[in-house]
Amino acid sequence: MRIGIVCYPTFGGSGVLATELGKALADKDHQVHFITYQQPVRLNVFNANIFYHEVRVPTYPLFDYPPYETALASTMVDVVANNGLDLLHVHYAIPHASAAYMAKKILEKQGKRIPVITTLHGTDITLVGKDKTYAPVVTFSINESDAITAVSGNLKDETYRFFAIEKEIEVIHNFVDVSRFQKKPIDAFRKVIAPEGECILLHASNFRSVKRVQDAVRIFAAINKQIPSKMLFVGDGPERPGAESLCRELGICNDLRFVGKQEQMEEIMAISDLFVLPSAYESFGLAALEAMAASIPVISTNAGGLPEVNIQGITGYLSDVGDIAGMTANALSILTDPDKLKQFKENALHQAQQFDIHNIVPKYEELYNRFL
Ligand code: GMT
Repeated sequence: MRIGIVCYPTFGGSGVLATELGKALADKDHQVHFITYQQPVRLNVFNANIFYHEVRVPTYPLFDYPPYETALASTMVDVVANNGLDLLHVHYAIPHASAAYMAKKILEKQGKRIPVITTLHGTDITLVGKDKTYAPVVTFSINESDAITAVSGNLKDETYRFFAIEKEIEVIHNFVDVSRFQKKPIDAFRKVIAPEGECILLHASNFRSVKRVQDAVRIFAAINKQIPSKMLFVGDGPERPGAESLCRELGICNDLRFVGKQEQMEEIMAISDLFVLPSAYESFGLAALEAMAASIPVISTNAGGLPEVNIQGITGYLSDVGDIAGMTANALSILTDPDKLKQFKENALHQAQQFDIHNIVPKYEELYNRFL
């Protein structure tokens, strides 16, 4: 099959998922064409079946806001027509679904029918999409998609709750390549972070307010009072300065490191003992799934689709949003009991295997096949 994938090229979960999907499809001999404004961060391999088409947005003094959506739609038309694509799979509704609709209509005029599949990822529905500035276009373009998928049952329900969707939304959960995260810890690396054998906690996100990064800092401060421990914060974003100030205020800077955006998450995860995700909402929580694939138990909230990924008392614990005391107690109950930690690690890996790339990618292929 010849598949066009439209996504954000950044570290955000939707771009990561879309890129990993494209790579997996290319490994299965499909031809994959990425259409986006920058080389996706996870597109770091050479594969003869993968093509990358950059969307260029020419500027002009009149444009206070360069028309990305128009440039994207035109690029889609060009790539579909010149590479004989069989379908377009767009990740994140805004503005990809409406640009795809425009491309589809232009191609129809040229006598080419191109099916459009839209995958909803989370904030395109729950935060940005439902804003009334965007909602009519989001509703229309989702309804005009030939197929709609959501990355969790929760996101499917939320989409029906917020928008007048007339079509079936299929749930295809996010996936992870478990084998990639089964890395042996590098002892020297672990020693640098935790020289006295302290346990290592980890948080990774885009540091937006929905991630409640300060809760993660407070949880660590409370744990750090009880047991020798270190914590790594991976990623960057608007909440980072506030989180760093809070560390200084709490006097825990020596035990906590902000390491910025990282590509080799599997090396970091290999030395970590516990993943902390105190988000106000997650449609799914791909970062938590990647942690579980690295055999790390997860302390999270019970918001959104997280209970579909993290299983209470088995792979970690789930608490109400903002329940710092509860999340601290749960973390300590795992970290202070070696047998429990070992059992939860095994459980986390077992749960991640349900979402292994080999189980989920065929579901997308089945969906694509319906349109051929
Ligand atoms: O919140 C993020 O990490 C970014 C955002 C995105 O679209 O890039 O993530 C959303 O999509 C991910 C992949 O499907 C999900 O795992 C995240 O839970 C979801 N984020 C939210 O719902 C806040």
